[in-house]
Amino acid sequence: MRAVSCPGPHPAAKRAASARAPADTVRRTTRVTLRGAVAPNPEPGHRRLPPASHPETTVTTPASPATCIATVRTLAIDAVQEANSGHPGAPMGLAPVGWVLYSQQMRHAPGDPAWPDRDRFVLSAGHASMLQYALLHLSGYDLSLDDLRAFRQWGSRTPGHPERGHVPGVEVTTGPLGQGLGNAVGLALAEAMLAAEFNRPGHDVVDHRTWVIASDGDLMEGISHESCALAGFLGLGKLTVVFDDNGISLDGPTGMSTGDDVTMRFTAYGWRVLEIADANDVGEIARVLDAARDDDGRPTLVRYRSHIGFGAPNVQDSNKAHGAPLGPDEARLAKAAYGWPEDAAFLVPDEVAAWAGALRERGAGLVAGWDDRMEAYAQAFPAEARELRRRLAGDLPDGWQDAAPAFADGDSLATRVASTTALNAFATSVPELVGGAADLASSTGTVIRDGGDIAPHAFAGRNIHFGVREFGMAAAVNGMVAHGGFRAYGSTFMTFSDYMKNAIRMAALQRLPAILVFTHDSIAVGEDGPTHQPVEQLAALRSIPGLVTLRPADARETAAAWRIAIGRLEGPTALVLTRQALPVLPMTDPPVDRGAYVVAGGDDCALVATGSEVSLALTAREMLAAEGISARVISMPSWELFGAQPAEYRDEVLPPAMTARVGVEAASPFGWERWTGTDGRIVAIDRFGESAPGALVMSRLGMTPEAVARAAAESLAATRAR
Ligand SMILES: Cc1ncc(C[n+]2csc(CCOP(=O)(O)OP(=O)(O)O)c2C)c(N)n1
Ligand SMILES: [Mg+2]
Repeated sequence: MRAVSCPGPHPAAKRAASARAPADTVRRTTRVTLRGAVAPNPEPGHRRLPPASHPETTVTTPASPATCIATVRTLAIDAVQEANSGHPGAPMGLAPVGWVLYSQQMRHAPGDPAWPDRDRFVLSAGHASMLQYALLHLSGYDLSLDDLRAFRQWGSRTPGHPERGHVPGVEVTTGPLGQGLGNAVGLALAEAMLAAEFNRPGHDVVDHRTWVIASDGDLMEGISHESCALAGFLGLGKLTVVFDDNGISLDGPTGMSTGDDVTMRFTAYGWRVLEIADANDVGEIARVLDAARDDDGRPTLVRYRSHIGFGAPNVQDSNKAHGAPLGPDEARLAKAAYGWPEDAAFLVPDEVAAWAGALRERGAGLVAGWDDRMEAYAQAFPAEARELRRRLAGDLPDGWQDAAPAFADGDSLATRVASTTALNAFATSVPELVGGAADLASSTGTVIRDGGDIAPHAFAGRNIHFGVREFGMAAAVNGMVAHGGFRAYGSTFMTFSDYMKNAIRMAALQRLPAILVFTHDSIAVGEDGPTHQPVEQLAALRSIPGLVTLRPADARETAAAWRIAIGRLEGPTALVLTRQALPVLPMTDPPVDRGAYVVAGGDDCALVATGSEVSLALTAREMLAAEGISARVISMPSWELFGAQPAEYRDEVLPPAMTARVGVEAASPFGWERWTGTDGRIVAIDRFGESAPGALVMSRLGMTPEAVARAAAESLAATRAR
């Protein structure tokens, strides 16, 4: 182990950048010796991993590390072969560090995978999923050899990329490169914040680490810059990223597209950078990871100089090992190189299988130790202990909803302003509510007053300054929510939701109850112009399965929307809020949870609107009344929630016979036909906005009561023509 200043690019990358050597030359020059240590242990007897400076994580079993590592490698080879699909190369290269992590370094409990104080592990390079599945199986998690045989098959517990909630021991779903890193920053931040809030001198009841394996692709992705810069700035010292520095990515050597000096890059972020020069030397791996565990207030990047496809003579160190089965011949050659029976498949030698029991036992001991610590904590700090247990269980405090704010009739305020009031009201009764903005907190109004700021090495607080890093923010929020103990939110302008899009999608895919606050929600933003005026973003958010999007029409709906967002534990919620003031509507307790409701009655036609356009529809209703047309106005803050109501309720609000309808929304008309039907009309925005005062942009682009009244008359005429 040594701290490195500038080890420079991986040899494979360097060669490719300079000489473009043919693949076979590259292979020949980089072939590594298969150490004697990789042969299976010939003699039974107890072997011990190299002593660690943390004896509680060292266990003894009959198998040598080399045998265990060969088992991981061959399981990955066999599962990918069996599925005829997958990524064998990375697991083959990473097996030694994976094994040292799971068997020695990580404090985890395979028999109790939800143990709150476990170390978190994120395989950011999710394509290497077979590495994690093999390790979970061998470590005694509830994942059988048959599960591994069913890799990537329909209904199996071993999907192509690790999925949270699907596989025990998988903390977050990974696969979109870079995002696992972003999640890990959130996991580590959550640990630091929870520790700052609950630990007391002599009582470290929150004390765990976050480990990541990230690949070249992870580090190339833009989000890695956002997330790692933030982690370095804050000083998340219990975060360790093992960088699979193999010089190869999907299309070939990384030198085709990347020449970053990774060491200088991470040093500049404020990280400590270490190196493991020999990826097969378990002693070196253990020593470097031991060093990484000594928290010096900086996150640690470990450059792990691995060889993709290690041991497969014709594909090692080439992108051929990345994403295709080795094929039977090459698989045999690799097994021969490991000293493994060439024709064996899914072989787990008995002495390797014995690790599962040993690791489960060790895990049970760790959990028992924590239980004892919690007991002592509860004796000394009973209220804190109760609160910590509640937070870790994910239960909201009794009566938290009573904190809802009230708004006065006749008031007029932007929903973003009402949101600040609601957030702060609920923040008093929901201490786990924490979050921040991507450098827009003063605009999005998401500061918790007197909540305290998260700052470098200072994690007692509720307001997180994510910086201008929208994607990194959303991924961190996902990580915090996945960690447990927090209801976390992130905020920015609605138009920049696109920057966060895949993280919102990942929150929905994992059913993580993240809260996204988007303000400046339409062309009514005004002078900032079309770059800042969202148009198509609402449709995009509504198209994400499992995301609930709420666009409240006034202050009271906004308070209800926050209540829904905080109370919704089964998936993410987006709040879409105005910059401009809106009148407070008459209904004091609007049924926002039903998705839509009648604001003002009428029998001839329906004006269905969301957000700021509800007030506009109410004005149109008066104009129509003057012409003898009775229009009902429906506020529809959430398509998803309304769509989920029983048919009777939906029909009561929007009667099927009432086919004269107008949808009104200052956004793309995309999808509105669902509510307006064949004879309906849609008053919406089908172009980009303009830089001018907001009210003028609204009227010039046709968002006026007159336009709505006209559309209603047209729709009525269409229905009568039938
Ligand atoms: C955001 C994103 N873009 C693209 C991909 C497709 N993809 C999967 S792995 C990979 C790159 C592989 O290189 P590396 O990360 O170095 O992994 P290795 O080949 O070394 O295992 C790509 C482009 C992805 N999974 N996520
Ligand atoms: Mg790579």
